[in-house]
Amino acid sequence: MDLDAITKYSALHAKPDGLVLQYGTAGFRTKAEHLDHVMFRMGLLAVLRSKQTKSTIGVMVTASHNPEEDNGVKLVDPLGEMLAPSWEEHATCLANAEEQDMPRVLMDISVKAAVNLQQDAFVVIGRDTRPSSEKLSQSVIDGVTVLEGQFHDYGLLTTPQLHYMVYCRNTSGQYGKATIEGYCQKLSKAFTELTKQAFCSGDEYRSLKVDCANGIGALKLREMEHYISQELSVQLLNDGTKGKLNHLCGADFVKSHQKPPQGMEMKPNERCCSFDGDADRIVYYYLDVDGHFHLIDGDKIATLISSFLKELLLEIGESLNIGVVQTAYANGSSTRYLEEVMKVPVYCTKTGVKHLHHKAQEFDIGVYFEANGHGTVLFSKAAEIRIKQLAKELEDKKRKAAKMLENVIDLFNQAAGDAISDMLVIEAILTLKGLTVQQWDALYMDLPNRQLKVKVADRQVISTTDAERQVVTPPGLQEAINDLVKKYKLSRAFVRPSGTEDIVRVYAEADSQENADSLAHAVSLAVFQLAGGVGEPPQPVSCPY
Ligand code: 16G
Ligand code: MG
Repeated sequence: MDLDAITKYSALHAKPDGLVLQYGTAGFRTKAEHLDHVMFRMGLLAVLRSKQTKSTIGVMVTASHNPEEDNGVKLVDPLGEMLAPSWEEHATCLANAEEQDMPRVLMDISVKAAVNLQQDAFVVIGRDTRPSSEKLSQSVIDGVTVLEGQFHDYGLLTTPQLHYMVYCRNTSGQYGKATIEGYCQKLSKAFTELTKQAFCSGDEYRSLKVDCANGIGALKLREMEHYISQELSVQLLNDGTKGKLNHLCGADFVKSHQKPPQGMEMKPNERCCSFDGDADRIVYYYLDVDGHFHLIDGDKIATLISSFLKELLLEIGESLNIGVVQTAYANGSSTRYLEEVMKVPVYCTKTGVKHLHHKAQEFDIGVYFEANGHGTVLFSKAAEIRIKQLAKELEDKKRKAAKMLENVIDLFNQAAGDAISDMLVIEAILTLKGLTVQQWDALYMDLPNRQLKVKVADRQVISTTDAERQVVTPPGLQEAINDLVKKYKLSRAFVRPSGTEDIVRVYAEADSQENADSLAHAVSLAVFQLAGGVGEPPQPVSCPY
């Protein structure tokens, strides 16, 4: 390692004194102007990680659904997964080292992680459409270059596309070609073959309105569009030509405000969906004939997909195990429907894609979705091989079902939840089953729910267990929540410190919206009183939005 060169170049990406940042649930995230040194250092770290794993590592520059002025960075591990936890710690140490200590900290990491510095390194880089992203990704490249790593800069990509590229490169192209063309070809081929199986294929021209959050999803869906235009016509809104990224639009806005994004004109019963700013989240929605807005979130997406998969497995007569993975935010009705009506096992993990992804890997077929629309389906290698074999061996209807499953495997991005891929799967399933958006929505009724935020002096005083469903500290808070929950029917509530904002999140559901609001407020007050609330005590939910 040429420490002199590192010191010299690092000075060009100097860390502001005293700034402390944490590698959180989805990497580093803050105002773009504070991130130059972090980007340079993540370039360095990616080289070490690449040397250590003898694989290609990804670096994605994005702040997802956060405001346009923010930015962020995360590293992608060899199989397209999130960075291993021990390396998250290295990332935090490196990002926070004061300028003069940085080379030493870098050396310490390479010793601790037993990195062979002689090994070659290769890093791939992607970025979203934020105005700050181009310059920041150049800082990543500077870091990679100083440590003499090789790199390929993909330029503009969705986050899941970067995960895909990393996965392809580390499996010698077996998963697919590590190019945008390879990505589009793989997904569109699977989509076309799958939709061909529909009875009424061609009879009804399918169309869909997509709110692209004024982000990268618009550019990348445009690229996909001409590969799929025979089967699906997509109308892109909030495509970035006018509006600001994530401003009054995108999956996060629609999910948290439970209303349509700006710029979306919806006719009754028309199917619409929203991506988030880096296109790794998707939610659907529609207006009914009375003009009421209906949100179809990640839970209902998971339900549609798992019921389809179960039917196909039943058809081919193969007992591969399916598991559905959710978080505490999953609507109680969805969990009940999956367990009691569909009879599929449901598991709950902590919030954050990496936890769900990890759990889903335990099954032959692991379906995971957060209510907010992050998710995908993972197939074990053994399940994939078995299904491909059956698609050759079986006959007639059974063979058709096995072939469909084979297409589904190719259509899901196995490296990460992907709004474009999920959208194509959903559209294919709706076509194959002849389902309208209302019929899909009617699978079950969501329980009314409310999410609130509480400001406290130190959110880390709240610790949780049981996949964030129970509070451990501060003492007395869980008992207080239990007492409050008992007062309402069909009720549930939990609190957890946010992993991305300096606040405590409160979730409550109950038999009516009024009760969910009232329970959420009462729980917020308990948090405020027992966990060191600051500022004004939480007010009752009156006009929430
Ligand atoms: C991040 C996570 C998301 C999670 C959210 C929770 C990834 C790629 N993203 O956006 O999965 O739902 O954080 O935020 O892991 P919170 O901790 O502020 O509630
Ligand atoms: Mg995102």
